[in-house]
Amino acid sequence: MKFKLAIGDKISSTWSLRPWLVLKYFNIPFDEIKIKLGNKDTKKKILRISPSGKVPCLIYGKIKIWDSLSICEFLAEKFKNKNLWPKNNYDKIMARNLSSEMHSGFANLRKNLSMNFLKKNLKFKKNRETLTEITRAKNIIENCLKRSKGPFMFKKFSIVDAMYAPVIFRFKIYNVKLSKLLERYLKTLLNMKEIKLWLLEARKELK
Ligand SMILES: N[C@@H](CCC(=O)N[C@@H](CS)C(=O)NCC(=O)O)C(=O)O
Repeated sequence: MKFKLAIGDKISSTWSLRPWLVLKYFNIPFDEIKIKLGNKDTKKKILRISPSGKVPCLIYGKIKIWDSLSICEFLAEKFKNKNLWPKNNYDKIMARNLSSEMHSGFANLRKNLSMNFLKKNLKFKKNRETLTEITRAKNIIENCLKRSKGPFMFKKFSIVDAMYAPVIFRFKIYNVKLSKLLERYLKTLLNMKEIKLWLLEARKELK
């Protein structure tokens, strides 16, 4: 049985990118169902697939999973031998912990640094809440990289990198100053063939 993943626009849907990147990186074959966001009939189209009215949504036979982190957890269970979470027990606990923090938090960062993968030099409202969240996200990634010595947050690519990648991309787009370590991590992510493909397909959405 093949997986189907319903996603939104590649230009803007960071929640869609997360499980999409995990599926691609770990070579799990899937069909993509693309739904254009922001149209009059968008909600209707999403609801035909996803009970929450949101994308991403993973379909596997009769099973539907309509949340980015739940999709990643489901895949990690299903493909235990691929180590979608770090293998080491402490690292796994921390990677899950940090992924949950990203998933449930950073509301100001998300709102004020809204995403468009193809833009550059965007400006954002520098209020205290947003700056605090930016510092927290930077510290999380940096501390992981210091501990793992890279290239990824827990050495090998895992779900936690997919959860944090969109934040690093936001920093680039909004010219948030990055340390050398974070610049290197950004480069590592941008050099991934899966990210290159996502950006290529995002550019096609403009046509
Ligand atoms: N907590 C959800 C958030 C999903 C979400 O907000 N998706 C946005 C696209 S990035 C969406 O479906 N927007 C369409 C709408 O609300 O009509 C997840 O982790 O998957």
